[in-house]
Amino acid sequence: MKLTLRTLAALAVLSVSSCQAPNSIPLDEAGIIPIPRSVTSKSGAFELNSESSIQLIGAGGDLTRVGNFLAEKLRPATGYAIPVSAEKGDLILELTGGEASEKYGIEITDDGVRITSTSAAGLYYGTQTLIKALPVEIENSSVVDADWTIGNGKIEDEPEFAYRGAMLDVARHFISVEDVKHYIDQMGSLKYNYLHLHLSDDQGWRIEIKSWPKLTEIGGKTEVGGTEGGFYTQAEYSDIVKYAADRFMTVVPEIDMPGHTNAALAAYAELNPGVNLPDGDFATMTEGKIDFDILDKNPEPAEIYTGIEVGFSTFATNKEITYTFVEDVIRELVELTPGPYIHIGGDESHVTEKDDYIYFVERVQGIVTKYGKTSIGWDEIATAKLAPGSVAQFWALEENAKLAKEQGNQILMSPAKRAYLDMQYDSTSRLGLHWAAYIELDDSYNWDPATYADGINKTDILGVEAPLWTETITNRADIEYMAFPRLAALAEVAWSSNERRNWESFQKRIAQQGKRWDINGIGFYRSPKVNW
Ligand code: TNX
Repeated sequence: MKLTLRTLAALAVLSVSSCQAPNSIPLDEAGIIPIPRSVTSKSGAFELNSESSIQLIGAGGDLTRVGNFLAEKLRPATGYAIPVSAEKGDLILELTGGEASEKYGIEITDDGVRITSTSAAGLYYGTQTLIKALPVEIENSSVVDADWTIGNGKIEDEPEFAYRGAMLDVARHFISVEDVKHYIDQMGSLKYNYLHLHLSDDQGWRIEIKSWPKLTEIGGKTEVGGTEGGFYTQAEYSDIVKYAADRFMTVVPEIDMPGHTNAALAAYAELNPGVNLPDGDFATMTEGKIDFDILDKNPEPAEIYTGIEVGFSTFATNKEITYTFVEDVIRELVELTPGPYIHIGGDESHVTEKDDYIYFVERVQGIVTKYGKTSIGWDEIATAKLAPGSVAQFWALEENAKLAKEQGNQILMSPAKRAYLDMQYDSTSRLGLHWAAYIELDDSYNWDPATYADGINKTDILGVEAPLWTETITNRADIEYMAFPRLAALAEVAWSSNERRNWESFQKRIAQQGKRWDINGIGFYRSPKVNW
């Protein structure tokens, strides 16, 4: 045999792997995203086998759900039965005592894997980590031949930020329940815990409100480009909320107001300020303002809008009917919302007078509080007096983030230049906008929420959210192309500490993740910054 470099290399691999389980990847080289707080490798490996089983220690339906989740993830590709019970097993999920937190630990030895946490959510994050520590073939939906090994070692992990979110704009283009669930699955695998749904905008109203049925009848009919729109019935919406909750994820519903309200204004004439806003030259409307003295008692409904301009619509902030409407909507939404937050929008209300805007935002926050929830709004809401606990979502203006901080309120970080998933990667991207920036994968990764905005520090920040606006995005393939791989980069920004993050390490791990997406049929953007 001629000894080429290649055969030498192969022999070297053989000799290394013969002293531990075949082909096991050292734990600290596994492609885990987001990167855990600490990973220590030890020699040897655990091998999943046909006798493997999941042992639950502790009580509760949530624990059983996590056990079943892990089993269902492991069964298809391995073909193993992986029973789940309280009986002795080699994959242990253990709920430990103490104050519930998202922190978890994993210990991997020759004999088994033990995941521990004080909460079922923590155990769920532990299982997500474990899945990423297994060979990528585990993603297959039918049996494949692979060495199901995990290098021995220890992982200690907990998130940097309490709120790790992603937003879907289901208003510009409607997104089906099925596609939302698919997105939730991907978010869950990256340890996101909040899904923000942008449920209304100029182009569409997407949530059934029983007391105002024309919102969806008329306001839900179309979408950007004039194609057929859609909406979630309350039952469908609750199904999404439950699906998310089963993955330890909270849904934040947004009704954007007082601007971005054309769909509602088309459905109900009485919500209009009484001037018919022109369907065309919005630039003049943006700079001009509505003269409320010419308020018409019986305004016409707005025309359905299917373009992509922003900033031309407003509720009549000085009519009582508007607040009756807002209260009805919030009351119905609150009934569908187990989570703490209602998002009230508040961005780009360019045709609402400043004083009227402030009056509106303060009053609407009061309605949210009355129903026991906390408001989130785009950063402009900080120009009003914020209710205690209200959160300002920073997307554009640092001044607004500072105003929120000065009022003692927290900030959710979604800087458009880094966190917007609808921004093009570069000038050749087939989809997306670029008003804020071109955002390549490294741009979405290389920033620190705690130093990004002047004067805004870690303690001022509730978390990080990655919004996907859908003016140019019409289907699942489009969503995937824009969201992946950047959703993974932002997951790491939100979960992992800045000290722990490193672009070169991420480059290697995201290439592994790409293989998983390939197996799952997810058409991600093959950024030239990565050797896929
Ligand atoms: C700005 S971000 C908007 C959205 C658009 C987005 C497009 C924000 C609070 N408002 O209405 O969809 O830009 O990138």
